Amino acid sequence: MEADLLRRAARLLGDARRVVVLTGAGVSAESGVPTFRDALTGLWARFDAQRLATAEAFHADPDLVWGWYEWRRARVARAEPNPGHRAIAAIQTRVLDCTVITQNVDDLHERAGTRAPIHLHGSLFTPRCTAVPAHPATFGDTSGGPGQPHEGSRVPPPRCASCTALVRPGVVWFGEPLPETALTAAVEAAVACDLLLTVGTAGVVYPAAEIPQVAARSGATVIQVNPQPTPLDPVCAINLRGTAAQVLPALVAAAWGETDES
Ligand code: BV8
Repeated sequence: MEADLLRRAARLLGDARRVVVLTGAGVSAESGVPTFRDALTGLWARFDAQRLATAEAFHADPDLVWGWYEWRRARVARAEPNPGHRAIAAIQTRVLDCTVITQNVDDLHERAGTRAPIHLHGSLFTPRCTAVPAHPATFGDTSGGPGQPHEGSRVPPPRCASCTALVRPGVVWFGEPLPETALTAAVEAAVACDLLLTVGTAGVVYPAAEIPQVAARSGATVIQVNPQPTPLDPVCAINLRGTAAQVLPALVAAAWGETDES
């Protein structure tokens, strides 16, 4: 990645008063959490994530889908935030008005110290029952913990303690609306910001992929960090071709001097 591009991006970031950081699965890749693009492995190798991450798949085979999410939750529990997550938390300490918006369902931003990230697609850690309105639910004793076999297994979802309906993952599936409060807060932050940094997203899932475009249309500078080109390239003033754990600490150091990045 060109040093001059990094310097230009760092100056823009250092001068920005209102910053939004939008992240996708790529920011967790260097923590060992597979992205949606990465082929599924083990029990799910023959499935397409986009077909498995649906209410239809869950109702057709609750044990298969709940087992997948419990396997992913166990992987996240074993993972650590990477220098990319920590650099994003560092940006939030240096820019008074900084909103982090994530498409990810892991808790690595929180564990890196990011305050109140907006989860557009929910979280692996907030199961709820399938009744409407949903009751909050617990994981019960399903084997989402370290005991699960490495390649994962089918796991029967728990039943809601309040109404005995099936418990489901607290994520937004394809075909489901995003949480209104999260989406509204994300769009408002994108409209108001001077600079939006989009990191590790393929920019193909809507309406999340609209957020950088809303920022650009509202006059913000958009900077992208991704080792690959994405459909977001054209709205970005600068495209930093590199990984989150490599580029973000360098970007923060160039903008504000050495970080406390260990
Ligand atoms: C909705 C939670 C309406 C679950 C997720 C046509 C047909 C059918 C549907 C649609 C259609 N067109 C549009 C739609 C809508 C659909 C959609 O966008 N489909 C796409 C595929 C075309 N969207 C929806 O269904 C949304 N809901 O529209 O509802 C509605 C309204 C009212 C009433 C009813 C309905 C819901 C979308 C949310 C789905 N849930 N996640 C779970 O996690 O299991 S999406 C899931 O996939 C992730 O959250 C994420 O958002 C997405 C994957 O995208 P990325 O995060 O970008 O990750 P990806 O793996 O794709 O890419 C990784 C990137 O990182 C790559 O670019 C790679 O180069 C880069 N990278 C890799 N390593 C690194 C790196 N970058 C930096 N550093 C590295 N080390």
